[in-house]
Amino acid sequence: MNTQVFERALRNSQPDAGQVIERKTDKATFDLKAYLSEKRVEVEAALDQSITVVYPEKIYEAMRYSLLAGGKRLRPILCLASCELSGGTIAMAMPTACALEMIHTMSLMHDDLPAMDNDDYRRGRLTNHKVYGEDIAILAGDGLLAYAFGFIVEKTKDVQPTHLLQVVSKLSYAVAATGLVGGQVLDLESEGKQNIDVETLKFIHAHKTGALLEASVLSGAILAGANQDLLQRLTHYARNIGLAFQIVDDVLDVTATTEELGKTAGKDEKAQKVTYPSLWGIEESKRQAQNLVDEAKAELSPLGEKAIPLCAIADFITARTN
Ligand code: GRG
Repeated sequence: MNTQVFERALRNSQPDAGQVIERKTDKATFDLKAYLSEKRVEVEAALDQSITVVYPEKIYEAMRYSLLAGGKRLRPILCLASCELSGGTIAMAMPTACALEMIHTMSLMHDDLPAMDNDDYRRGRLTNHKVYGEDIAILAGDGLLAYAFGFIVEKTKDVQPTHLLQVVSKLSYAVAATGLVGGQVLDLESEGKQNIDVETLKFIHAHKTGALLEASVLSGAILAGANQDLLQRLTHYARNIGLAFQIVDDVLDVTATTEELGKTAGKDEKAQKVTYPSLWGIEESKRQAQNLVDEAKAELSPLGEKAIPLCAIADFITARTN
């Protein structure tokens, strides 16, 4: 595909601000809405089959309650798209894609607990602890986290064992104090402090939000046996979209409604959190997010047609409304 056609396909894949609109497809266009909904259907089906309810039923029901509560399924879709870009198949990546969603979901469940962010709503329904109680919500989160790793190892087929080990290792460090957990600790410690600078904020979000997004992109590529050059490009792409994702999240917390978000809006201000909009203002935050998305896409443009889905997903990150 020549550069002009690639640019045109990318332009056509860009959703208008605030919504993802349907586009007619021909050979040179890419229908992001159709792509996301097709992948979501595949992910939902795989997630539904990933955990069945057995004795003791309550814990499995609690795990399924949050895992199957919807959500954008961005992390699994990034993993699948990155695996395909790197020459692999959906089947190779689906167990890891499901595991990423299990881990993401458990992090939301724990984040919603009264000891952490304390929210009653998530993905448009009552949070896990509001339905099952704090004790079961903690255990259901633990159950999802531990199960995710076994699920990858047991269910992944046609992947070199060394690649599988790399994925398990990457994912584990993305969750540990080197990733999500570390970012969350610093986030909790920063609440109510007004002297948090941009560098600290970046550290928090690179760990709390960025690490799992990066692991999502890279794990798909590793499963497919991507070379170092491609892994490096994808790392830059992932870091840029990870930060952009969090900046947009902060903006939406101010600009979107509780109904749109499916969780309580305006929480950052209430918790006296320093955020990108509080440091830069809303317009500058949006501009910075767009710059990061543009950089992410530029990193992948030498890959041509294959990179169209990941570039379109980058655009979706700034255009999303929840
Ligand atoms: C991982 C062991 C372990 C513990 C959890 C609570 C915690 C430690 C970390 C918090 C992580 C967290 C909640 C980060 C925020 C990430 C974020 C912006 C989530 C929203 O993601 P979306 O918009 O949500 O993709 P949906 O619902 O669409 O999936």
